[in-house]
Amino acid sequence: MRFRLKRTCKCLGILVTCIIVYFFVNCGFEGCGKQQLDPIHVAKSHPKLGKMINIEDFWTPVKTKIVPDGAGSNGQPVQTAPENQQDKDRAYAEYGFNQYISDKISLDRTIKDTRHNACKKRTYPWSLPKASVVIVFHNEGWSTLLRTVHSVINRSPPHMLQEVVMVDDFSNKEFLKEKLEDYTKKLGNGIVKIVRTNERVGLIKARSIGAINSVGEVVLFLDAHCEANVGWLPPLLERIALDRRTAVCPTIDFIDHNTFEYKPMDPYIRGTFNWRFDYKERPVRPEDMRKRKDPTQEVKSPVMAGGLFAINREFFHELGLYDPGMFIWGGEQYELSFKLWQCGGQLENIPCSRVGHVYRHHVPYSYPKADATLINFKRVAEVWMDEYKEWLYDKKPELKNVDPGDISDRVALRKKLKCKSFKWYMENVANDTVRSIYEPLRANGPIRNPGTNLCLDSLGRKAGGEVGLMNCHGMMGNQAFQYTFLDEFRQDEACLDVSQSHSGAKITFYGCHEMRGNQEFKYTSKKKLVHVITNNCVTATNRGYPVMEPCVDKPEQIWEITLNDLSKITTKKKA
Ligand SMILES: [Mn+2]
Repeated sequence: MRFRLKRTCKCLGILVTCIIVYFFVNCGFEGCGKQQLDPIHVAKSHPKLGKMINIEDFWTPVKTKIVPDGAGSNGQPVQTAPENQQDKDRAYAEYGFNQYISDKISLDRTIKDTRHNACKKRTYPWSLPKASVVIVFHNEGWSTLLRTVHSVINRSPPHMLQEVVMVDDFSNKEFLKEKLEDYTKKLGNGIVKIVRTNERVGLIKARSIGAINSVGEVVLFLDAHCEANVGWLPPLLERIALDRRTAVCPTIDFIDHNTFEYKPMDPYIRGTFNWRFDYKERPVRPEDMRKRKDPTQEVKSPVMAGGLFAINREFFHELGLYDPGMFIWGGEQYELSFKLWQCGGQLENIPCSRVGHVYRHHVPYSYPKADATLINFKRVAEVWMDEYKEWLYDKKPELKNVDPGDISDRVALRKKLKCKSFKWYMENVANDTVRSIYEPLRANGPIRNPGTNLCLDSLGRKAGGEVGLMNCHGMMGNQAFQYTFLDEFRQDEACLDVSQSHSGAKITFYGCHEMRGNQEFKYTSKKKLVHVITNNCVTATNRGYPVMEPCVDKPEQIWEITLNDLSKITTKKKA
């Protein structure tokens, strides 16, 4: 009897283990709730696109390679030894990231498969349009540039890869000349093509040159310091095959500029902007998350992040490529994103397509034209934004006097394509993503304690720093705070933030999250600044910084702020 009980227990144990193993294999840490794949996503055939196979069954060259073990394999971080500090410093100065470490890592290294488990179970059409992958570079380091090319060739089904078009924007590094040509000839059965400009044209023009020199049905742009991840290509091409007016962005994973560690990023985000044209990302709204059919489904996005996207080549030409009147870099993602949406296309982020990108520490070279970005912004505003351009000029007054140059052909293009208004874009595409600064400011100026003549002062500190208290100088600058419609006080992207409720708590700067919470302040009729969730008041001290204390009647809690007359501005909102 006892023996039998023991056996039953043993069997039960095995069964439970099996269930647990099954759960983790199939559901991973995201849980099983969201695993329901749309039946079309696991079908063996698509009504429009024909035969479908599982994403893991597409043949890619990397499958025949022995997985290289070594520095940085599986996307692990590689540390710089103390004795190599000088090499590292030199690399940063030359390339803006730790090229010294990159050189130690295999061009064929393995990286973490960062996709949601559901992505690995999906089927994709066998036959998809071929892509020309365009990579623009200027004095890029050898290993980062070539690791981009290797990863594309290694992880793409060959029958979907038309070519890799490398556009050299007038580099002067010797190894990027003959050596690069000889090397790339041997890659991927000669599908790498190098196009060189005769003068420095900048990223925007160089990308258009790449598209002009491509022959694939799709052009797919990558930065020159990327790593394409497993199964990255079919999910992008499928969306374009279904609708040639859809442009798609892969989910951009994060490669650390110091250690080259590969880290996953949230795939359920939408790109957007504020009225200073800073690019912003916002999560998919919870109510939209709940409506989603399955975790592999695309996310509609108002604005692309920048350099990584795919588009039907002919459609890109119809849209006039990038505005040829734009210079160098900056604003091009707005031009293309607005144009896409307003002129009958759409833009999507694709959760199942992952590409790592090295975010530079700094840009290591200078551009010959310092005001390029301002000119580009002005062109976008004048061509595409209608009356909403005033919002941009309000928040970025330096744009007002910029000469955009001749925009007549762009205006004609917009007319020819019968593009929709920016109002339509704001209401139907960007709607909830452009928030506080869309509204007029409650105030923009100093926050002054009249008893002491001390003003809140950022002391030039950004997010993470403490807020100071200095003699009022009346020069705006570090003492100018924008009091927004969301009741936050900001300087650019940093907001006053109180995270502790005890008396004497300090005020810090924190990246504005526009969710109120720790960043919400009410300015009362008694001139007090009340932090809403702690109900404490901003209080002046003689210690060089303000503190939060329970609100009482005392001069240290009186603040003078010049509020805007909003009755005048709110009418403008209806424009
Ligand atoms: Mn980049």
